[in-house]
Amino acid sequence: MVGMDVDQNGDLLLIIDVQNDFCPGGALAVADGDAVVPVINALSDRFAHRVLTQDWHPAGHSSFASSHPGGQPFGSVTMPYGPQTLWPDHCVQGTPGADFHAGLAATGAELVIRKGFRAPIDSYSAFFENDQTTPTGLGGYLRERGFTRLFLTGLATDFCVAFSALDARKLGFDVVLVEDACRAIDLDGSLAAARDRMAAAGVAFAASADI
Ligand code: VGL
Ligand code: ZN
Repeated sequence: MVGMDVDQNGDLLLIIDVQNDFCPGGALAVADGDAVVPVINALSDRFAHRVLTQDWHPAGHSSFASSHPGGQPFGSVTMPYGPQTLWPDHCVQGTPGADFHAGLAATGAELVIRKGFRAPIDSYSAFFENDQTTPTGLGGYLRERGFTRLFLTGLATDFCVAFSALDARKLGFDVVLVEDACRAIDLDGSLAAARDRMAAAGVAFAASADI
């Protein structure tokens, strides 16, 4: 995809979870996670509208391996809403790990949507929690603001970015995944699986240089 024009009214840059715990040295570090920061900063100037998400868990959150007897990070448990991957404790509300990466130039963002704040339910997607029914409110906000196309960036490609992209498609938004503005966790082939699901759902893939 080459030379996409940004519509300053209908297009929005959605910046997912660019937080210290997902960057090198963080509790759930994504390989090369901080490499998205300069890419997103450059892209940010091209958009009139930007929204950030922030993974925002209470201590003892049910997605933490440490909350389950014998639970192992990157293992899995069955929650009432289905299978849930267990993670190291990360993005605990009010801790430095939950802060945005210090290099992220996000002052102009119009909304920070926090997710994963309910102890019994995780939320990868910026739109619906992992029960796939509890809304975060972002869909209504974006619709009411008149945005029709969302450019997705951030961490991690195969979890929060992919779940957000799929839900955005379900809600009727056009979605462009900016590939070099994302990095993946890639657990057991999760990146390839996420790409396939996104492609099948009509997500477009682009490079930041083409925007
Ligand atoms: C994420 C795992 C757990 C993400 C958040 O931002 O992709 N992944 N919490
Ligand atoms: Zn999380």
